[in-house]
Amino acid sequence: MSIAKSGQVPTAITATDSNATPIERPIPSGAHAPAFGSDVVAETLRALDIPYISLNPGASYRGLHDSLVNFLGNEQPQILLCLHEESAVAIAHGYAKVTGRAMAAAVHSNVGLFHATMAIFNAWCDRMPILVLGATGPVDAMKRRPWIDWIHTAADQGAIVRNYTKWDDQPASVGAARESVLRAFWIANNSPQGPVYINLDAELQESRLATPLPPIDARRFLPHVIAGPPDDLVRKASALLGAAKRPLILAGRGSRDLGAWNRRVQLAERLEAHVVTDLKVGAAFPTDHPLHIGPPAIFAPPELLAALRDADVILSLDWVDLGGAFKAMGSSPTATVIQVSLEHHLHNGWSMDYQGMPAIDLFIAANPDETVEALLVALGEDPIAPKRTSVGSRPVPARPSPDDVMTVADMASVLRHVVGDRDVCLAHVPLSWHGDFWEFRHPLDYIGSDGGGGVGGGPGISVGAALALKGSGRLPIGVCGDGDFMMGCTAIWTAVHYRIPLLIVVANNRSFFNDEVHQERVAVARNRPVENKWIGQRISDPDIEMAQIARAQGADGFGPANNASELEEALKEAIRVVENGGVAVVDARILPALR
Ligand SMILES: Cc1ncc(C[n+]2csc(CCOP(=O)(O)OP(=O)(O)O)c2C)c(N)n1
Ligand SMILES: [Mg+2]
Repeated sequence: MSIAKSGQVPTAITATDSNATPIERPIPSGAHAPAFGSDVVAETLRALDIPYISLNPGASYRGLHDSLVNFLGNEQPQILLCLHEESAVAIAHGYAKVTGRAMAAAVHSNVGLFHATMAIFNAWCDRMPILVLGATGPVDAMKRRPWIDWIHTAADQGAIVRNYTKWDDQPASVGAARESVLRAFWIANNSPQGPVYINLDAELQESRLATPLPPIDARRFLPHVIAGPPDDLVRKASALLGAAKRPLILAGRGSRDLGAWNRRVQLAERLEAHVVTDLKVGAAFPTDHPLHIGPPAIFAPPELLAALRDADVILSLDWVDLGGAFKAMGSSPTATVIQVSLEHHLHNGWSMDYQGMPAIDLFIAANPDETVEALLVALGEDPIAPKRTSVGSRPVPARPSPDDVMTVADMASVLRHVVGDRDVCLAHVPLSWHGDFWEFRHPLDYIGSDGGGGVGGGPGISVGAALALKGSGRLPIGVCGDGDFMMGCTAIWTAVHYRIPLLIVVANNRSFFNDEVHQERVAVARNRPVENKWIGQRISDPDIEMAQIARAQGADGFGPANNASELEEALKEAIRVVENGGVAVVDARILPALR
């Protein structure tokens, strides 16, 4: 009896070793040479060494889907089924945050792309590479099925995401589709990185190849782009920094590369420069280093403003909002400002994510990591006369009392205590997270925020990061607000299904609390009752059982943990689950309060 007739669905998912991602293995199709347009697209993805394609299916790309399964055998790239396009893209985003490299995500025609938009925007603002594949058509109206093919065909579908992708294309032939995939991957991965979108005509995918395409060597279409700084600018910058008495380094966007991290430390020590880091982006400098100032923060903290006022030379290594930091000071700094960034290549007239314009005295259009390397060479080995005292480390947050209700700080403190000296990757933190909660000592200790401020990205980004970290020995932890978790929680199913170990801690204040703070501000400004700020914000009555949301998707759910001792117990068990390869969600009930 055929599978279709029996109504049985094969669900076997197999893995060759415990670190491999289990795979839904298709029965062999016998297809060995590309025979259809979409086979060529699929084999190009493989030639680019793209390991995964996260997707939610749709008829617009049924040709490509078939090629992934029956031509490639669902390997390299392997399909990761997602329950929502937003999590398909968020997973690719999280993967890129750890690896620095694009994987693919596929979304159905216009409607799937609509669902994916916020996650694409998040990745765009975060400057993270993703190869988003979509589909439309048939573009030739004579080939369309009645109704459905018409509502799911749009002229210039790329326009939906053009303003927040690096590049998009709708290739008109199979040869052009192959070139498009190569170009897209190359563009996405070159700095400044970002998401790209290719829209594949359904007819092109399903068309039978009349003649095979001439073979190509994909690697030759990915030329290395030198993004290093020009020598004369490095000389000028090193002279300014070498002569500075109170240099300050704003360590902004940097790679997850440990060598680059160590060189940043070397540069700061060589210059005795104070260093500030940013919670919006991944860890860029050890936060417990004697030269690190203040906690990393989302919004410019007082320590940053004081350091900016104090400095005589400021080196910004692609600081996300330099103009905003200067504005928060009240005026441009008196210091000489060196900005190292390639950001301007991405700026367009639609999104204002380019931020305010900073005053700059020396601009180096180059990759910050490569510039640090060049500055170290230019500064040479000679010791620079000691200029400053070190700042010293900050106190470790106190442990909360076991039976009291918890603040977000209490929750973080318990988490930190239970984690102990394990290697951890904080894959996501909520807006209420304070930089004081956690020290970062390695580039993978923290991979930054969602980029675009799009709530709902936390779970998917955490799953993508966990996917990339699988087998590394590092424990991935996504701390999500309850609002964030509920918007993106179906990403959990993908983690469970593909055996991606992950701990999610839900900072469950039963509120879209960040916006309560806004309502409070408005009430105060208008002299209206602050007591009403909770209305239209609280996610209670009924309170959502996050553990049940997890269990319903096959994860282990713990909690609700209402105090520190309950949380400690829940976290211990949850970490045990994750260390045994599982997915665990802990519902930490906290007060709707800032600290
Ligand atoms: C997609 C989206 N919708 C709404 C908002 C506005 N917003 C910003 S923070 C926030 C609250 C998020 O709630 P939660 O994740 O529970 O975090 P909390 O503020 O409670 O710590 C909201 C609704 C947003 N940034 N993105
Ligand atoms: Mg909340």
